[in-house]
Amino acid sequence: MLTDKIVLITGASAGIGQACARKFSEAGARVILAARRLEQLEEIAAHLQGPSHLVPLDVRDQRAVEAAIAGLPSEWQAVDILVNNAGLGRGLDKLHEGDPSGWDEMIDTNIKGLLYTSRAVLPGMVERDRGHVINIGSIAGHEVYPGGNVYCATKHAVDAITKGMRIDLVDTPIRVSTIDPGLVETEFSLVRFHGDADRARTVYQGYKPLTGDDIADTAVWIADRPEHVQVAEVIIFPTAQASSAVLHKER
Ligand code: NDP
Ligand code: 8X3
Repeated sequence: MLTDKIVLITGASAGIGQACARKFSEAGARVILAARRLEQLEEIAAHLQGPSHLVPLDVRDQRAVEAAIAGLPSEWQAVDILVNNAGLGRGLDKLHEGDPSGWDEMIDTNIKGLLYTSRAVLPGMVERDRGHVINIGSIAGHEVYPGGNVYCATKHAVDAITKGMRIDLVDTPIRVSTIDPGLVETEFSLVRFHGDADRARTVYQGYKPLTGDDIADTAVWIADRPEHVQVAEVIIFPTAQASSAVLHKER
């Protein structure tokens, strides 16, 4: 059912977005891959089974987002599925010791980038009377954990924006879903800890974390439901995780 659907994935150069590129492509979709690192996108596209179109893009730049969507080649314009995945965490400091430039990065990417991309893509979906937005939120959008302050705030915002979009689009056939994962082993912690690979590695040690593929499988499943079925929200944890605060690690 996803054959020839056009799927736009932001943050497709790594982690969950990269896995979504592969899984949607395997499901027969045509994928538009957007991220800042074009070389990574080219490498990923070279290994896909089906057609892809690459868009070097910083979702924090509203004009660039508008231009990128308006400038899609005609055969790629009718986006059926938007996966709003681009995002990051920066640091795990107490708020009063935190780095405001990291706050800006998180707010500008996780909230404003998602808004800009949705604003650019949704009018076409409304005009065509079809479409599906899948936002990648987080368990951090439901809970707040120590040092999570601003990252959790951005994911709470994604939760509110998802619910708002669903209300705004209720009189259309367009579906709005969110996937809210717990711990997924990607480049996320490497980015959060500014390239400290040892610290990043410890986040995923002592238990079996989720993979990008686990989340991508879920995104494909959500997108492939019959058109009258709107999966609103999927919270997905590793089996060793029960909440943000409760994680069972083997010693
Ligand atoms: P990764 O760091 O592996 O991937 C993040 C992706 O986002 C990269 O492709 C990166 O590409 C892209 N990105 C970051 N900033 C921008 C930007 N300004 N413009 C365009 N693209 C950008 O992390 P994940 O795959 O784990 O993260 C994907 C999403 O999943 C995020 O929204 C994250 O918050 C969420 N999430 C992650 C969890 C986890 O445990 N890993 C759990 C719950 C949610 P590039 O640098 O090339 O621009
Ligand atoms: C990323 C996972 O647990 O660090 O959203 O918030 S977590």
